[in-house]
Amino acid sequence: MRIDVVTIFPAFFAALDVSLLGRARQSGLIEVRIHDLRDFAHDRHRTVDDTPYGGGAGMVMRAEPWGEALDAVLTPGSTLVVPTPAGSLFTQRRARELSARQHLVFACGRYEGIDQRVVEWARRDHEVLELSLGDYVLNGGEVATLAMIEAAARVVPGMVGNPESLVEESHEEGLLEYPSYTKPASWRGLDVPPILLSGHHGAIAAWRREQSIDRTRRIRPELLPDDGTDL
Ligand code: 97T
Repeated sequence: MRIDVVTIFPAFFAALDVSLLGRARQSGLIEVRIHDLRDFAHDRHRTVDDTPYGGGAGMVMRAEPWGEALDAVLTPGSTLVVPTPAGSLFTQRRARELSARQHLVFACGRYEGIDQRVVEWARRDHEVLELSLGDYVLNGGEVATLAMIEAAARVVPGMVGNPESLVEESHEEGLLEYPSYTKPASWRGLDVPPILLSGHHGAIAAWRREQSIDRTRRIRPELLPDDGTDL
């Protein structure tokens, strides 16, 4: 998988050189290139923003540098991802979909966003996804892009040691994860649930599923089917 990121803050993406993703990049499984949007602005001050038509607070990122940057990185078959609080929700399902793409291009907007014509123009020839991490506001698309790259990269086939570790996680089955414990069996007067020490694998699996369902009902009831479907 190849990933291109266009940003005015390339330094954010130093985070990709560590951990899981660092190893995936070294192995050649995932190739990431970071591009500075200002390299595509040609005035003396390398200006990338301007005041909004119609008035209002803040600045809007100009279409021209974005057009040039995207001309340089988009190729036939690229998917353009634009993180924005006005996008559809980025979910584990979306992460899995992105992980199957040959080429992802992330456009990191700052300020009040990017001139909407950039998205309109890109949609003529490419799949374009405007995606939000959730209902809160960030200063720009960089942190959202890091989260989306990590979520997609870790489910690329060949990533993560144990393939079973992926299906049991939170959200892969539409449920929150069951609680986990490790040694010692007793700590500060708190004991690990005895079932987990029983060696009865069937009973443990049933207990974990029940814990997942209980937790989901308590914390994220909107994730459960509300039509009486048995889980
Ligand atoms: O708040 C933002 C500003 C710019 C780009 C993305 C975001 C955002 O993405 N998910 C939540 C907020």
